[in-house]
Amino acid sequence: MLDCRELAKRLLKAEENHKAVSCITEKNPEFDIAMGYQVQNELVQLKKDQGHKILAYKMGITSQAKMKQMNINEPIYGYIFDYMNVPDEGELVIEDFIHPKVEAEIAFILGEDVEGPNMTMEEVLSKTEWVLPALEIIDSRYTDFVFKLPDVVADNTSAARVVFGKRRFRPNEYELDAIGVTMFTNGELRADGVSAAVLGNPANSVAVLANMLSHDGKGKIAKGSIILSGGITEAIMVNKGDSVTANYDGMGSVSFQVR
Ligand code: OOG
Ligand code: MG
Repeated sequence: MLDCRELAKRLLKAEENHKAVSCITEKNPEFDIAMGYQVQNELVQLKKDQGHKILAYKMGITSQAKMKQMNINEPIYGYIFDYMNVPDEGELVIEDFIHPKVEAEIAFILGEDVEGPNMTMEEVLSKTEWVLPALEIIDSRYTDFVFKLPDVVADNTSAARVVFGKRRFRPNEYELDAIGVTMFTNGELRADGVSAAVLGNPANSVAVLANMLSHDGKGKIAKGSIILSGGITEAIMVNKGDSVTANYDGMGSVSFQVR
């Protein structure tokens, strides 16, 4: 029998020591997605026990670019914690990570509760108060950033940091499926895409999250919650000294420095 609490402690240590560990499925081929979420639950509890608070939900593997890059084709969810928040134009310290990557996303802030199991994109849009651009920094705790779906679920979907844009927007001001994004490191274009890449419309990703949470007995997404809807483009490796900027059509840019 696998001990989910012990597996969660091992992942937490990997994050705290910035040292990768082998993935769980390597030695335990029976480790499945349901067990992955059990380990994630334990990991979330361990972080709460340390005094950290959940800042946002996150969806992962919601675009073709990400599915192709990670060789996984199913959306997953996890949690962003308060200690992961970096201000726009802020700084990351490379030593705090194992092998960080950055991806451009659209974030939602809900004006009303959103609850599965039958949530739709249209209903999410009507219940969204704000949308804003965000960069997610992911940092798999597994060696070489290689894993199977149950492993990455256990690892809280590689969540590491988030940078929200300074300005927020009303959802009805935008065609939320038509936001073009370009991502640069040190002035060089590294990735680009359009928000429709995220399940046709990033609002759909929020609907899928609500339905997954309902299915898993985790209740509704409460009014005021923040949701990261998933990378629009593939994730780009970040290195010491990098200056990272993403431009979002009509929504300005989000950036950070790596020292
Ligand atoms: C898993 C996390 C994926 C996204 O936006 O697709 C994710 C990973 O790629 O390590 O956050
Ligand atoms: Mg992401």
